Amino acid sequence: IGIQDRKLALWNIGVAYIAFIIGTFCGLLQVFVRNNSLDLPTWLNYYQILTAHGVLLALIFTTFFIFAFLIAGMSKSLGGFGPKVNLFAWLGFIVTTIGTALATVMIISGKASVLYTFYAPLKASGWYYVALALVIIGTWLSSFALLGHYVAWKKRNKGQLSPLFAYMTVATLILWLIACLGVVATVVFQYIPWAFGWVDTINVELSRSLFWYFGHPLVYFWLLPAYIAWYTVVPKLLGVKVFSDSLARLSFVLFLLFSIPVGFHHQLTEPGISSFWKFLQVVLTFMVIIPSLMTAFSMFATFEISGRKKGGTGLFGWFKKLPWKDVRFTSIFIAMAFFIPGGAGGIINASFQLNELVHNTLWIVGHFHITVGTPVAMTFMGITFWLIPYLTGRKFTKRLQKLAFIQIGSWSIGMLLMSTAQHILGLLGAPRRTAYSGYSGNVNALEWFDGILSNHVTMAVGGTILFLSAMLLVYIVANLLFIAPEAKLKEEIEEFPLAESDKSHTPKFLENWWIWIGVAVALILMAYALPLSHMIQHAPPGSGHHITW
Ligand code: HAS
Repeated sequence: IGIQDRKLALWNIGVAYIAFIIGTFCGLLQVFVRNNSLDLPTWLNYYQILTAHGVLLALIFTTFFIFAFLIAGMSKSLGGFGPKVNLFAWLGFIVTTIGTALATVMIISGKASVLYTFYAPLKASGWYYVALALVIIGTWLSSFALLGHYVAWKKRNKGQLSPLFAYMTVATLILWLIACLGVVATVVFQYIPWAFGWVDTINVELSRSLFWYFGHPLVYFWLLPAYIAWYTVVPKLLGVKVFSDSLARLSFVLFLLFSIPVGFHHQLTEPGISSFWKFLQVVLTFMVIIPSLMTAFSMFATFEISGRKKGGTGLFGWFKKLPWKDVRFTSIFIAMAFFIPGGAGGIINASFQLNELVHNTLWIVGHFHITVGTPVAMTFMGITFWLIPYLTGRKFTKRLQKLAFIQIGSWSIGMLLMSTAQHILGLLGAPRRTAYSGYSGNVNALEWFDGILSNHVTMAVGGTILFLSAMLLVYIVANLLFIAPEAKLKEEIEEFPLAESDKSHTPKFLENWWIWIGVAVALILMAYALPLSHMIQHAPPGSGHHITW
């Protein structure tokens, strides 16, 4: 890919990993506070570091890394960017970075300790919401750049299906743009007027609902780029083709349709929404599980085909033939393995009644550490190991590969310990998001920490291993960016592994985006129009809705 596109991707990776360093450090502090073994200085508040941890890792690290990967992949699969695309993508990067910097300053100065979900009634400085708006606008500019690049390619290649990577990127970006409408509406029309004092109060239920309209598809905005790597990169590492081009595309279409009208499954305990709408969205949530099951099926098929091609026999002989010594693959394989309990936990969360048991407990924290914190993060690690050398022209040396194995191994162990402890503690009743880790000496509450896995130390040991692993990753990244020897010979140059995908049987209508956008909008209206209008009609006096809505 062109030098400009490389630079752009590298800058995105750079910001992603700076956020990663600060975010993981905050995580380390948190496990110790939770276990009552660390007293923060008076100028630093638990909720401040919790906010920084969530925002910098879940929102910022992911977003920049995702754009780095999509930029590199779009340039690779559709050809280098023209000047307009380049301009928009740089503008997008700059605006997102300014928003990130402003948000970080607000959090560090203690004016935005509102957690990464930032919804009312918690209130931050108005500038924090301005910062968030800038982050969103920046990602929109980057999205328009990539979509523009795709449209130009389509014009040059009339009637042809686009390469799988580009198709999946477009689905991810459309999902992102539609999802952002909710958060933009609430930030611009509710939070900013409220935080700057232009209106007296805020319609809390409406703001939370608009947040989760965005918040759930947000998790698929993190997941889908990982799935892009699973579908297009993993088969190449295994030496086979994509298992089924149409299955892969269909799964992304299903995400576009079903990942948005489901936000109420985060609000099942909230009294302001009637059971009917909650139930409807729970049903739709079960629909969005299907494309993940299709992905699991597709991955197993890919593994088996590759393993058998390499001589694996019997029921499971192919398993041994997988390229275990290739850390790019192993990292992603572990990522997938973690998603089996991660996804199962999601199904438990979504099951209306079971949600009563787990909501607002440490279980949920366990859940998202084995969804975004491992399947997504470890896939991004697997990508990092080849993407940076590919972009910088440096070598992923044997020494770095060994370190990478230690890094992914320690991440897996740390996450296994920490997330298992969190799940168990949550089931026992330990709440999430609390600085009162000693529970005021309450004997019953302290019993939560008496188990073999759920004791005082396990979570902290897990968290510490994770932090050390994160620092090792940063060391590897710094090496790949600036220090590792440059590849001189052609065969030393790192490749961008993209598998061949047979499009000959893929139905053309899968790429008719207007159909899918139309169905997605219809489902959103069905799930949201009435309950949201109900919330607006019953807006509390003084919340400004008679002006803005
Ligand atoms: Fe979730 C809460 C439901 C997936 C992230 N989720 C959260 C929160 C986050 C999050 C961050 O219904 C907390 C928000 C907060 O702060 O309040 N989640 C689901 C469901 C799914 C799901 C149904 N979540 C994710 C993903 C995330 C993520 C993905 C991030 C990337 N989640 C919920 C609910 C809540 C929730 C409720 C609210 C709870 C509450 O009360 O607050 C589904 O998408 C999951 C489907 C996935 C599968 C797994 C398929 C398995 C695959 C791997 C195959 C493996 C192979 C390897 C091939 C069915 C694809 C083989 C290896 C061997 C070893 C054999």
